[in-house]
Amino acid sequence: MTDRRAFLKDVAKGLVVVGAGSLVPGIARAAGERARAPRLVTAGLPEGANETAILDALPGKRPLVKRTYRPLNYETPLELLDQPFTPNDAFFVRYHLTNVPEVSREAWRLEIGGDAVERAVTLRFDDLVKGTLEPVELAAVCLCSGNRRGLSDPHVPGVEWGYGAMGNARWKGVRLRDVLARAGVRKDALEVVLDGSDSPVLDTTPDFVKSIPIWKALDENTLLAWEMNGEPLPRWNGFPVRLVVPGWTATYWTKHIASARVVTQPFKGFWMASAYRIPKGRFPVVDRFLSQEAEASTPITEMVVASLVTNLRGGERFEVGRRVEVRGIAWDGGYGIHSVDVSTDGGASWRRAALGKDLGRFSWRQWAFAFKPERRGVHTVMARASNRIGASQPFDLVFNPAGYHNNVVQRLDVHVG
Ligand SMILES: Nc1nc2c(c(=O)[nH]1)N[C@H]1C(S)=C(S)[C@@H](COP(=O)(O)O)O[C@H]1N2
Ligand SMILES: [Mo]
Repeated sequence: MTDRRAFLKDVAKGLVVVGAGSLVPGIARAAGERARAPRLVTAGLPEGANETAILDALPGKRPLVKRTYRPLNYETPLELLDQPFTPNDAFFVRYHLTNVPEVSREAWRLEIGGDAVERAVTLRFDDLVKGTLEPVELAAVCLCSGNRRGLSDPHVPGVEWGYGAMGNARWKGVRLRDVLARAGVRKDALEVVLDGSDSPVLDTTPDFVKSIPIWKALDENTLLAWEMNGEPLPRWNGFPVRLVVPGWTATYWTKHIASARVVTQPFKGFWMASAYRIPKGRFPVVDRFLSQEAEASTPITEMVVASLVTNLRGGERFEVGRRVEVRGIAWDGGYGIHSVDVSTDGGASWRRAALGKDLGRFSWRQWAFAFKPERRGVHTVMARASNRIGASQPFDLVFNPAGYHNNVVQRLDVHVG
């Protein structure tokens, strides 16, 4: 079914609200840019999901699926995930706070401090880019911990993301560890506390401050990046500089980074102590964030293995005997994808998909599979990825109250007639 037909059907069912797309003060559209009339879509969520969304363009972005406007939460439409890298102007946007100031490269400063450095230092943009620090470029998936939360059953509160709170990009920057070395990291360093220049408007909202364990901060792949896919970072994706923590969910990828404090004690802020935590022992994760572990919960760390069908949403119609292609992407927390198996009969039988080019262990990997349906009726398409350490996707959702790590195998019904 086309989006438009699905939309009209949902209007008939009373599922969509027409007339949104308001401009909120504080976000001026770029000069000369015409505000596009918002379009309403069902965003590929399963039929019956009481989910609505609006396609709307932020300055510098093409129309994305708007989930919330204050703060800005926009996801990438499914069809734009059907390629090796996600274009910058299609990359999802996620904020916790409503106030996103514009920081120029000239005005940008990064303050390195904390009780576990020898000396506090302040870096400018040119110190990163034109200094003696070695530049590094790598491909990595940026995935919101809560991606697919809107598909959680039972329903959980939070931004009701569909499949598109994720993207894959080539990130260029310098190693965080090389920058921290300028300040001299002491032996008793435990965590690095990261803060961006966005801030809460109301005093009751806690500032978005995160920490990572010192070993992850010193990992050779953890970068302070200023380029994405060969271009400056878009404003809404962290301009001028953001942290890139390959393998870990994007909550740690601090945008518009302003300070990094190396500390000897666990950081107790709200976004560590109360949010972005998963029940202990429920997910097959390897990386532990020991200084932040509690009795029953622990911070989310690396991404769990997952896949996404990128050329079908379910509901398509095909002819008997005609070749059908199923395409998608698969990724994990940095071990690399081993294989993707596809079923077209609801899980009764499985065959291996062909894997696309390996773009690096932190990148997603494209895959493709073709079949010729021989009987009429509903065919249930499923894809299941496995990584190189033997983890694969669950058939039943690993439910948790915040809806994180939703990597349950998709089931897409297509009609053959
Ligand atoms: N400064 C700042 N950085 C941030 C956040 C934020 O709210 N403020 N959100 C984090 C979360 S939870 C996600 S999912 C990613 C999203 O990155 P993107 O907006 O570039 O897609 O940014 C991370 N970095
Ligand atoms: Mo996120």
